Amino acid sequence: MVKIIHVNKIQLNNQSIEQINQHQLMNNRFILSDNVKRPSIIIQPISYQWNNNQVVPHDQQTRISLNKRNLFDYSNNNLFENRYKNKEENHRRKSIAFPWLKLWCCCLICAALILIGLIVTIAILISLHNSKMTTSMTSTYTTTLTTSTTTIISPSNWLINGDGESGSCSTNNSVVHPTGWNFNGSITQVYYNNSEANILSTDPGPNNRGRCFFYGGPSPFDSSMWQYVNMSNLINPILIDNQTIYFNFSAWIGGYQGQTDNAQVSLTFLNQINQQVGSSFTLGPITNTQRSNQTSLLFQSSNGVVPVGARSFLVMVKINFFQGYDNDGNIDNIDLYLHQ
Ligand SMILES: [Ca+2]
Ligand SMILES: [Ca+2]
Repeated sequence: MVKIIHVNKIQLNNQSIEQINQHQLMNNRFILSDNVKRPSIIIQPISYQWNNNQVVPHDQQTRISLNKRNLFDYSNNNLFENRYKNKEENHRRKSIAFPWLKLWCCCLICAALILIGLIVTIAILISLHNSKMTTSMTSTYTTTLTTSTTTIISPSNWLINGDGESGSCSTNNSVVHPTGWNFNGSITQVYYNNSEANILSTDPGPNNRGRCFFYGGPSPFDSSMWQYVNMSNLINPILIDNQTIYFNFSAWIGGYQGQTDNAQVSLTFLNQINQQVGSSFTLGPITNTQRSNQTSLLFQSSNGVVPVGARSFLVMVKINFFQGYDNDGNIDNIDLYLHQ
């Protein structure tokens, strides 16, 4: 630690103090006249410090700026004490200020961390919310899809008397035209086990065949039946035009033993002015080869979307004569259902 003993030389602007008349150095006391303002002086004191328990001289030059507080007395330790005190004061102020500075820094850091935490939390919440929305949307969409594949649009069968169970059925070789159908020729609704129609209730065919079926009739000519069905009364056309309505078209089709008489049924969608829209879907004809020359009915089906613009449909049954005296093409359980 430096101990200032006294000042033995003072320079003002690198000039000896003796050369400056405005100043006086008396008994190690430096007096600065009033017309010298804030000069920069060099004070070269003789100082001592303890070194190995001995006091040794130590030269020290210090450049200071004079001010009102240390202006008049540099002969003793006042200047340095003042400066030391000033340093101590500055250090004390810094020491006082530093905790506040640290506190403020800590506060700022904490505030920043809290802000970052809030941002991260909000981001996570938004992400979870969006995830829930996505899940909800996916769930809704899945539910909609599930519903769409299982919602059958009433009626369950859009065809009237597609199964030949409505109205009368022929019990002999008479012609009984199918109930609910337009027809051409001798197409007949007939009982199973009728000796004229030659299909038994035990022949291969649908389990739910009922009592009757359709055949070409007791004459050697082609015959047919058909019906138009208006969909727009029961289905919003917008659903059709958005292609959200699907159809499932099926029938059991066959013939008699090895005869080539056959049957087929087609589905054609029509627009508002009864013009065809899209393709027709035809089931059959079923040949004797497909039946292995066995009297039987085989299941046929077709699925698809109801085409844009469709407002009604035409189902046409054609039974084609080729052999013998009767038209032995057969068909039963003609079914068309629509679903979303
Ligand atoms: Ca039937
Ligand atoms: Ca025949």
